[in-house]
Amino acid sequence: MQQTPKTTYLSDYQPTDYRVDSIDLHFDLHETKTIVKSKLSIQKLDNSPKTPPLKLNGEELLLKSVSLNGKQLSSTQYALSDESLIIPEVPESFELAIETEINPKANTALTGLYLSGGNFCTQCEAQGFRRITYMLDRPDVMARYTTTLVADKAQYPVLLANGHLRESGELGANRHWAKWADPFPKPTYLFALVAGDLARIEDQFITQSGRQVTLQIYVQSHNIDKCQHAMQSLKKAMRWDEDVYGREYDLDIYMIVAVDDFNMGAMENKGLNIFNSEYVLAKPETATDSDYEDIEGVIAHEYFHNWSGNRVTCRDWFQLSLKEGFTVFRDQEFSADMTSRGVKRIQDVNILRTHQFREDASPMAHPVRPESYIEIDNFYTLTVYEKGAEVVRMLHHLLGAENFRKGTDCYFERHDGQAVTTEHFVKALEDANQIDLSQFRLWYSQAGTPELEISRTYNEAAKSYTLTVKQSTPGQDQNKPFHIPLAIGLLDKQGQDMPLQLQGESAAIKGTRVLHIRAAAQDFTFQNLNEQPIPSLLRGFSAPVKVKMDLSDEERCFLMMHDSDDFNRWDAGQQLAVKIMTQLVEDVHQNRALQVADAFIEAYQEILNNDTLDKALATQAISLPSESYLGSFMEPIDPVAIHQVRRFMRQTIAQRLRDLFLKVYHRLADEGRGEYRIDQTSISLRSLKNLCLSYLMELNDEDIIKSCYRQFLDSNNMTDVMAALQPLANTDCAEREAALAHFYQQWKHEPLVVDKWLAIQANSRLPGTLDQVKRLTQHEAFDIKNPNKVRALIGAFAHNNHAQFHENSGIGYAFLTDMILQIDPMNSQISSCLVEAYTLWRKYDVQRQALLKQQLEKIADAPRLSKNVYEIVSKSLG
Ligand code: B3K
Ligand code: ZN
Repeated sequence: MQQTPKTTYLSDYQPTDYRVDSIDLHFDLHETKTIVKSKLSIQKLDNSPKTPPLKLNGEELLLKSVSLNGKQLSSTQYALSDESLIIPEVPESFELAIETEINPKANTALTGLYLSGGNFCTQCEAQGFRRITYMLDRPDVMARYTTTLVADKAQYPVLLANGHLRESGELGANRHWAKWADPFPKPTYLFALVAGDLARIEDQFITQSGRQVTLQIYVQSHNIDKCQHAMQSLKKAMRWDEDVYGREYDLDIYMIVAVDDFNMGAMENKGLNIFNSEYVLAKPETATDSDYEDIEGVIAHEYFHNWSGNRVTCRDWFQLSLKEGFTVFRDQEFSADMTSRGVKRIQDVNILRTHQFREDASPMAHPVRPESYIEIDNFYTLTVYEKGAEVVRMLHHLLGAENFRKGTDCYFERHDGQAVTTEHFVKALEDANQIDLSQFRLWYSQAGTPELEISRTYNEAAKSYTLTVKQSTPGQDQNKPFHIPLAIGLLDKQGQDMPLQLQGESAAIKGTRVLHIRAAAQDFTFQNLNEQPIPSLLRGFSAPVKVKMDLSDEERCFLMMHDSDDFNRWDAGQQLAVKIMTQLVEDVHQNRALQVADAFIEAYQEILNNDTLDKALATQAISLPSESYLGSFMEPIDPVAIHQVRRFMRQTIAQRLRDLFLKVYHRLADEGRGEYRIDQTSISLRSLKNLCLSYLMELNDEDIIKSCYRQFLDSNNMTDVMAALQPLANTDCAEREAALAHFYQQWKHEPLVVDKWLAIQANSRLPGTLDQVKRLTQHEAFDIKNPNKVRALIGAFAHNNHAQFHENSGIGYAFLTDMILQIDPMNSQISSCLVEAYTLWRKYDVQRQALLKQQLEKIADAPRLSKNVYEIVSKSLG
C-alpha cells in the first residue's frame, strides 16, 4: 500500500449533484483491447444557481476521448487521475460522450469486464462498472441503459445484455452485433453483458397476470445436460414469489449464464444473471444432494433480488442488508417450503452461530448497517447477509405473516424505482401496521451478539414460576438494550407444553409464546403452574442471540427427547454435546482419561432405533457440533485438543453403537437402491445412511473400509460417492490412494468435481496434509487464478482443517501467508477471504498468538497491498 487508504463514512452521505437519465453503451469486443463508447445524458439536480464540477469514477481505464454536447474536450478541460475523471465546467443539461479502452484478458480481479473460459462476461457489484467506463458509479444513480455489443461472429456467436434484444445484424470482417435495451432504470452495479460461444436450454413461464416470459440458461455446450435442475428451480422461485409476496417478473426474458471464473456465488444483474457454474450445473453423477439444494437456493436468491434489490435498490452501500438480508430471508423461506422446514432452520442457524457469531467476536465486527468501510467488498459479510436475514425474520415473527406481507406490499409500492435505506424498509412495515419499531431499529445500528442470562425460580406455594432475563452484548459496552423476541415453552414432567399465563393475564396460552425482552433486566412470572416446569428457551432460534442458563444434563436430555419444537429438540442435543466436549478438552489439558456418559450415547441409540423419526432430522440430531463451533466456547481456543476430543467422541459412539449403525446402514442402503431420486424422502434416507457410514469408518475396521470402498465404486450418484470418499480420505489405508486416483481419472474433465477432489484432500485429518496441499498447488488440476480452485484447496485447508492449519509450529500459517501474497495482486477479493483465517488471532494461546501476529505483520509490510487486505489486516492488528 502506498498511502493509507481512505475510509468512507455513512454519515458523510451526500446525494449527487447530477442525475444520469440514460446511458447508451457501445462495446467493440476484443480480448486485449476492447473499445467502450458511452453516451450519457446528464442533468443537474437541485436548484442551486451554480453547476458544480462533474466527478466520474473510473479505474484501470485508458481514456481515448471525451466530448460534451458533441464537442471534443481538450486535456486542459478535464482532470484525470487513477480513480476519476473530473470535468470542472459543465452546463445544467448535456450529453457526454466518452471513449475508453480496456483489456479484459489482463483482468484477473474478475470485476468489470473479463474473460472466463474464452467468453466475455462482467461483474459490476459493488464497484466494477468504473473498470468499464467513467460513470457516477454508485447505486443511487439510476439510468436507462441501451447496450450494443460488436464481436467476432465465430468466436462469440451469443451476444447478451440487460433487458430486451432490440436489433442485431452482421458486419464485415466476420463480425456481428446486437443491441439490447433495458426499460427499467437501474444502478451501474446491475449492468451486465456476455459474449461467447454458449449453448442454451429454454423454457417458458406464464406469470400470474398471464404474461409469457422466456427463460434461458446459457452454458458451455458440454454442460448442456446439467441445466434442468436450475431451470426447474427458477420456475419454482418465480411461482413462489407470486404466491407469497405477490411479486411478478417484469421483463419478457430472464437469462442465466454460467461461468467457471467467478468471485462469489452469483449476480442478480437485471434480466441477465451471471452465475458461478457451481450454482447452475448438476446431474446426479456429478452433483451431491446438497449441491442440488444450494442451486435451488441461489437461483431463487438471485431471482428474488429482481424485487428486493433491483426494482427497489440501495441508496448507498451501507444499506447493503436492505437487499441482502431481506433476500436471504426470502430464499431461506422458499427453501424451507421446498424442502424440510425443520432441517433448513437447523442448517441456517448452524451457519449463523458458527460463522456470524465468530465475525461478531472478531475485530471485523460491524452492525448489519455498517457505519464505515475502507473497501466495500469486505462488507459482503455474514453479518450483512445472515444476521440481516435474522433481523427480517424477527420482524416477520413480530408482525405475523399477514401483517408482514402488508408491510412488504407497502414497501414495494412506495419505493418502486427508488434507491432507499433500511430505515425506509422498517418505516414501511411500521406504517402498514401502525406499530412502533423504534427500539427494534437498534438491530441495524449496534454490532455484536447479545447474550441473555436467564435464571428461574419456582414458588411451590404460589404455583408461580419466574424467569429473570438479563441482556448484555459482550465486547460492545456502549450498546443499548435490544428488543429481543424470546419464544419459549414450559414442559411438564410428561414432556407436554404447559399453559402459559403471565401474571395479570386472565387466560393462558398453550404451547409457544413470545416474551418481549426490552430492558437490561426483566422478570416474567407465570402463574397456575402445578409443578416445576422444564423451560424450552429461544424456540426456533427466535432471535440471533446466545442464551445462558444453568440447565442440568438430565433436563437437556429430556428436552432432546420431548420438546415439541423441532429446533429446540436438536439444540438441546447440541448444548449437551458442547458441554460434554468442552469438559473433555479440559480433561485433555489435565491429562485425564476421556470418557463419555452412558446417557448421551443412549440418547443417540434411541434416535437411531426410532423408525418413526424424520430421517433428515435424525441425521441432524446425531451430528456433533463442528470444531469451529466448539472453539467459540473456549478461550483460548485449542484446535488440536478440540479435534482430538471430537474424534474421540465419534470413535466412542461408533464403538458403542457399532451393530446398530451397521443395521441401519445396510437397511437404508437396501431401501435406497435403484434409480437416484432427488426428493425429500430419498435425500433424508441418503443423509442418515451416510452418517452411519461416517461413524462406522471411525472404527478403522477392514470390513467396513471394504464396504465403504464398494459404495465408492458402485454408486450411481455423487452424494454416495462423496460420502464414501470423504472418510476414506481420512483413513490411512490402501483403498484411500486407489479411490483418490480413480476419482481424479474419472472426473478430471469436470472442473466442479475436481474442486471436490481438491477440498476432500485439503480437509483430510491425516498427517502430511499440508505437504499434500502444497503439492496440489503445483498439480494440473489447480489454477491460482480460479476462485473455485483457491477456495477448494487453500480456503478449505485454512478455514476448515483447524487442527492442521493451526499446527503448533506455524507451518500452516506460513503457507497461507505465502498464498495470500501471491493472490493479492491478482485478485484482492479472494486474498481478503483467505486473510479472514487470521482475524481471531487473539482468541488463541500465547504461542499461537505470536505466530499469527507475525503473519499479519508480514502481510502488512508487503508492498502494494490491496485495500481489501489492508483493511482486514490493519483492523486485526489495531
Ligand atoms: N449481489 C451479489 C454479491 C456481489 C458481491 C460483490 N463483491 C450476489 C448476491 O448476494 O446475490
Ligand atoms: Zn444477494
